[in-house]
Amino acid sequence: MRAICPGSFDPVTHGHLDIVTRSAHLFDEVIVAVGRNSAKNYLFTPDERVAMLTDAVKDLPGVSVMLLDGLLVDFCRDQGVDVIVKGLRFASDFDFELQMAQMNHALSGIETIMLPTSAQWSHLSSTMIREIAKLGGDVSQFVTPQVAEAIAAKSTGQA
Ligand code: COD
Repeated sequence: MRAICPGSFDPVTHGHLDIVTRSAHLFDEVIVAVGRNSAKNYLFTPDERVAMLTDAVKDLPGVSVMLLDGLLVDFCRDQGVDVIVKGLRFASDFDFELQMAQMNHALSGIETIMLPTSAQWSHLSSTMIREIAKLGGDVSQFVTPQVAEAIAAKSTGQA
């Protein structure tokens, strides 16, 4: 089966990568899709987010990274995706993800599977990573070295 892990990934964290890795154990193929949530303003461009993810998943067999432009359900139909995989941290994630899962099912019939976050990463969010980095904190335990470098460069205005 072919699964998709869609998200903003602004930037990708070890929490996201944990969900992608576990999905790769469950499915034959996994597409990590870098999409747009119209409620969010992004620090990294879509191309930057794709580049960081491509580096982060390079050693995971069966996992590819693509840009998602437009509706997720249209992308799933075009790419022959069987199932959407999302990660859940807390109740507010569930409320948001449940509504999206029901809407995506109503639009196309596609099913969504939700994986509980690993306890180790349950406190992680891209928003917090951006905030900590902006205020000069060390985020290296939460992201890959390449992401840590990219976010440091953004925070000091070099990129
Ligand atoms: N542990 C486990 N899971 C985590 C963690 C963590 N520490 N952090 C995040 N996650 C999960 C999130 O719960 C989510 O499932 C996934 O990882 C991605 O998270 P984000 O925050 O990077 O991405 P979102 O939620 O902003 O992504 C939203 C989409 C881009 C997927 C969505 O807006 C979308 O599908 N857009 C395309 C347009 C569309 O079809 N819109 C209609 C949707 S009904």
